[in-house]
Amino acid sequence: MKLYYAPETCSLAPHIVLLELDLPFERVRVDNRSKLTEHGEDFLHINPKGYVAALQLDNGEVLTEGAVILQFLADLKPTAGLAPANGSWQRVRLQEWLNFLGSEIHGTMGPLFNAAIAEDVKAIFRARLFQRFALLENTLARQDHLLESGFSVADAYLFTVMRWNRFFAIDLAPWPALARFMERVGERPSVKAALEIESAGLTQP
Ligand SMILES: N[C@@H](CCC(=O)N[C@@H](CS)C(=O)NCC(=O)O)C(=O)O
Repeated sequence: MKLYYAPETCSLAPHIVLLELDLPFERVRVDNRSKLTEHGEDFLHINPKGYVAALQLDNGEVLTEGAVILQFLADLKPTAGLAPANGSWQRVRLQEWLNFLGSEIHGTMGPLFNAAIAEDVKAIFRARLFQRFALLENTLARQDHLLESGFSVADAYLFTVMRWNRFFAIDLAPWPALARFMERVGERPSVKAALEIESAGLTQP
């Protein structure tokens, strides 16, 4: 398998999960501006959507959309428990979180990255985001992870998107359970390794 990634983007979540699962894979760094891979390939030929993450399977198929990639990976090693079994009610709850993170958190943060969007418009998105943080805070004040059963692929995704707060000068002090979640997940060896590798621009550990 090949993970097409760009440092500090949403591809960090499948990167963490691949390391959690201890699966063999190759990393291919993508320059999101030039749309070239580190090997000089046109990334648009690999993923015409032009964004990371993309996962190329050994049969050549390319899978995109983070929430789907995460579940696909978790299902490769069900014993690791990173996703409840397909068909179970808990799996539906996991999908509910993944969709919430994709649309309400990741999707709402998107405009904050956009230099063409005026600050007063960004303030609307920030307010919306803070309402969503309150929902996350309620859950994480009760339990350590989004699913009661423990660390799952949804936590890898939440950790990934919440790291972007520092780009927007958002301090998590009003959401202490969320802040503790970030510390807790940040201590996982898989998370530390993924961040270290991405920041060093390495292609292999
Ligand atoms: N719907 C996609 C969105 C992926 C996405 O937003 N990727 C960003 C990085 S976090 C990206 O590569 N953007 C570059 C671009 O759109 O040109 C998913 O959920 O995986």
